[in-house]
Amino acid sequence: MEQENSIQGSNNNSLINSDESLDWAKQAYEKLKQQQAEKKQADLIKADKEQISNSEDLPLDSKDSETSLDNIVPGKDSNSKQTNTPELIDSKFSSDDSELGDFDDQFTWSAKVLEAQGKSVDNISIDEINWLSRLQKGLEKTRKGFVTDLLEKFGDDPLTPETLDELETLLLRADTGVDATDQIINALRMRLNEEVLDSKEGLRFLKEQLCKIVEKPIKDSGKDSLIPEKNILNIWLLVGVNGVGKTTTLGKLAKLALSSGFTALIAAADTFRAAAVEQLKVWGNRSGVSVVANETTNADPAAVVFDAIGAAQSRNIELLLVDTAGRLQTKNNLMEELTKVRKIIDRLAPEAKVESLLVLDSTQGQNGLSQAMAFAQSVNLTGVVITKLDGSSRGGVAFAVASQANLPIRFIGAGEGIKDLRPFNSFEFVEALLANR
Ligand SMILES: Nc1nc2c(ncn2[C@@H]2O[C@H](COP(=O)(O)OP(=O)(O)O)[C@@H](O)[C@H]2O)c(=O)[nH]1
Ligand SMILES: [Mg+2]
Repeated sequence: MEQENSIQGSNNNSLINSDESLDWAKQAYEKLKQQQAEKKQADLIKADKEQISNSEDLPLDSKDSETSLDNIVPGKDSNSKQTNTPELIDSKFSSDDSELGDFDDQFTWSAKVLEAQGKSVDNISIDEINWLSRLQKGLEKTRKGFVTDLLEKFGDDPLTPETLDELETLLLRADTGVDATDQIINALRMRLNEEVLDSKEGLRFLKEQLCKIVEKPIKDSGKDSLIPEKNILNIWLLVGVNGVGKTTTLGKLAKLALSSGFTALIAAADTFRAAAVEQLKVWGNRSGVSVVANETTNADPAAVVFDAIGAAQSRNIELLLVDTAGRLQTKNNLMEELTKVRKIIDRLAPEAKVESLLVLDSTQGQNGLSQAMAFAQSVNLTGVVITKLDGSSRGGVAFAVASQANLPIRFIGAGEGIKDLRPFNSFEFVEALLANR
């Protein structure tokens, strides 16, 4: 993505009220309404057809011995793509069946964010709009303590060194972290030394700096977004302490993968809690992805992964999602367990594209960040998923993750629903965080 361009494109916050932007939003709304009607029609026809040919749904072959393979037949046709599939991430990671809401401020704001990224009216989806609305609403708490205050401070006056001091406090309070905060404040200070900055330009520049911080690890990784490679085994390990949202994220990822046309399988390698496997099966059911599990209590997680890789290889699975246990990182054996899992993967599937994703609960803010370091050692972390951005007042932690751990944020979650997870998009995140409506 042309980040510079998109930042430039976002230049003017008042765009949302401009006639041009409103026109764009109106057109987009009409298109989406039409798209929705067409899809409903197509679904009706499909449902009719399915009723006729429903006698033989084909389950995956299940000849595995030690593992139970819950053959959950996908409830939805994974190929049911939207009429218009937006480019890049979204065409590969889009989900279906969404309802278009009202044509209101929220819609126009979301449309504006899409427009600012250079998307065409013909190339957006209801999902994107709805997600942006959810994200923007979800970040309200962070925005309240942080941005709303900040925007008031900016007012219509030019920025002063005092404004910067206050901005610094606000950034730190939103858990942006010392490094990221320093970087932003220093950049602003340098600009201020060169010229007078009015609040509008100050805000634009701040957005640019924030984007830059979260973009850096993404650029360093060489991958704009995390998408499984086609026709090869990708293994994504989800790690993190208890309760951060690993299992939930995995369920949502399974759904995203399937609706984007990938074949997927889930490995229930959290064998520590008895309920964990059950919870995962529920998610498997919701997403329509099979779960490889071992019913024996305290089964060896590495053995589950061993079985799952075997199953994935024999079925030409493209994405194997591995759920892991999450006792505190002070418990050494968890780290050993993860190291062992990692070794099994490297031995059994040396060609697989492996990602170790740390799941971080944004409500915990920076406290969660020290975990990153502990996990990084045992599994060679490659990215982060930030969850619970709905209801967190510490959304600024995204910047701390990027600047302190230098890890790319790959997905963000803002809700408990299956669709409340999307690939991370720095431009959208920053716009949602600093939205002033
Ligand atoms: N509000 C909200 N709750 C979430 C989100 N992700 C997960 N949760 C909830 O957090 C709790 C713990 O999630 P779980 O996936 O079991 O965490 P795990 O222990 O890391 O596997 C559950 O009640 C989830 O519904 C999110 O993005 N937003
Ligand atoms: Mg779990």
